[in-house]
Amino acid sequence: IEVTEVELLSHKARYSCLRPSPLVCPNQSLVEEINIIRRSRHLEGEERSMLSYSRAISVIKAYPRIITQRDLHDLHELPFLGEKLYSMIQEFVKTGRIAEAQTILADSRFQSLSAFDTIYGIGPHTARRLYDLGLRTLEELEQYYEVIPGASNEETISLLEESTNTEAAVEKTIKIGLALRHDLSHTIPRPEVEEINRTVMQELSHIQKGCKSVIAGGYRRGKPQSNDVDIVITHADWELGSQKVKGLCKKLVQRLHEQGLVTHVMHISGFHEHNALRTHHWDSLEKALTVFAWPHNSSWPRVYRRVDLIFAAPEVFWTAVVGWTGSTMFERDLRLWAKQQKGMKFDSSGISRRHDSKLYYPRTERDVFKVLGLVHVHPTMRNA
Ligand code: DGT
Ligand code: MG
Repeated sequence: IEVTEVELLSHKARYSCLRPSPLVCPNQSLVEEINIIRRSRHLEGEERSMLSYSRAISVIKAYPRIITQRDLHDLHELPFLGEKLYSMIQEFVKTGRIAEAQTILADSRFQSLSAFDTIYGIGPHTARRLYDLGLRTLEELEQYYEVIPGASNEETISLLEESTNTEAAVEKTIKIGLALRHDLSHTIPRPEVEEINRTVMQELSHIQKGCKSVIAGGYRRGKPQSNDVDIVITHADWELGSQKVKGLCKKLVQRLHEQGLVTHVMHISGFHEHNALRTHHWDSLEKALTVFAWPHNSSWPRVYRRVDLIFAAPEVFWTAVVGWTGSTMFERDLRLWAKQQKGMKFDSSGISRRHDSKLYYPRTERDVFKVLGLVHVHPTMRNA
């Protein structure tokens, strides 16, 4: 591993991967107020505007103390806080509210689009299309899609087929999302996340011995409750592991389905994300986005849980773990940093140097940061 010069961490840095950001920050209520406006831009498809709000929120998350009147002049030293954001913060410091956010909250279109957006398979685009059809509530959506709440037929999506993005496939996904919406809206506490991981690895050991996993996603960033479980899996053998994980994803999902654990597969693929390097063995990241019926082997009433299974060869395991730990903004800036400052390409399936496509195989998570010329940021400080 070559070590380049390391940039120091600072809450004033332009890249969020250089700004340690806790799960709950000193200005959390300000963040939540601005987030209402950000969500509205997102739902209305105003992506550029949404990104500026995301960046502003991310900068505030890293600010080390409560913003008061006295701190306002300090804010001019921070990146991504333009005139508009500055006056919003001023308003919040004075009144404890931002009027625009309150207006948005009271808006019935925002309320409908927000509700639609909570359904797995429905994004802002589809939400707006459904709204334009005159639909306003989730109950009306159920009628429109002819879904009986709770009664999801468990073969709605054909298992183990490479996913397509056809209209029919999208509609199937939405139907499942609607049928399971009450279960999937319940967040998952940490002990249950851990138990799901243990069960997955137990089942996997019947197919392939010597595998290991890290629970990534919000869980790894310290969230007490998660919306889904993200498990990154590899084989412990650095030399031979690459061959051993190949094809494991489908085999595992098949087995979990036979055990009655996996009831739906929303998406499954051996994917080729690191496409600058298609000539190399970068088809090594396979993933399945599934629904589990949980708990397993129990007379307790079972609930549905979203579980993502990601398989990586040992050479790219820690890259994949970093790529799936998030937050989304942290990931976005890791990519940008790699590209703009280091002439490198980073994504969850690999790190490479642009000019000669040299590949990097970090052996630890610290090595991932080292390769990118970054100070290691603890997962619980990646909540940018
Ligand atoms: P939550 O909502 O409690 O599950 O919170 P998170 O932060 O775990 O959110 P999640 O599970 O949507 O995503 C976790 C991280 O994984 C996120 O930073 C982005 C990354 N990620 C999610 N989906 C994909 C994907 O399809 N491909 C890749 N490469 N990364 C993904
Ligand atoms: Mg997650």
